[in-house]
Amino acid sequence: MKLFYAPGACSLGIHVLIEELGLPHEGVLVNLRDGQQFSDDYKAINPKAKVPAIVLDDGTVLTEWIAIANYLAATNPAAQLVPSSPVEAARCNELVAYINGWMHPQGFARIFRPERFAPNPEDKEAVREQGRKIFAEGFDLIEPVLADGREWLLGAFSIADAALFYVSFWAEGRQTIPLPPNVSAHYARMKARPAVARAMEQERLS
Ligand SMILES: N[C@@H](CCC(=O)N[C@@H](CS)C(=O)NCC(=O)O)C(=O)O
Repeated sequence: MKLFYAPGACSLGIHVLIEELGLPHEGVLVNLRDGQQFSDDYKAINPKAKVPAIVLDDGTVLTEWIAIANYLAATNPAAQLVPSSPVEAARCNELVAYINGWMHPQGFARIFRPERFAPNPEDKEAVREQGRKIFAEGFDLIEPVLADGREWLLGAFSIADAALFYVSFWAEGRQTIPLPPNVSAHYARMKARPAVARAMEQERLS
């Protein structure tokens, strides 16, 4: 399998899942700062010009964080990366969708790429502030899910933890906003997992 990633991007969460599963893979770095995602070569793989993308050994290309994470869980059922009960599986994807479909594109993207939301350069700081608010509200909403010393979002480690990890990395690792205590403890717990340490080392992150 090939994983197309950018260091510290949302692809880090997929990298963590691949490491958790111990799947042989080749990481292919897409330099987002240089705009490599818009190159013809990369758009031939993912016309949406985003990471992550994975290419399976038979050439099948999969894109979109939620789709890739669910594919990895479904093809490695013993690891139970998505709970087997339908309600718990829905709860898992409820969290993933909120993190990947709201906090990331509406919150963090405003902080990181304000120009995409504000054609007028004078509005950039207001957009960033809006993003910080959306991002912080998201973490506050997740905070009680980890109450009473709950280690992982669904009780056992799941794809939702990998999703929370990549946005926590953006918040605490890149110091965009402080994390509430339970989420911060979850971030520390994630960093202590050997698979996470391996993914971070491969992406040269600390
Ligand atoms: N909906 C996509 C979004 C992926 C996404 O936004 N990836 C970012 C990195 S975190 C990216 O590739 N950005 C490049 C760009 O927007 O130019 C997914 O969940 O996989």
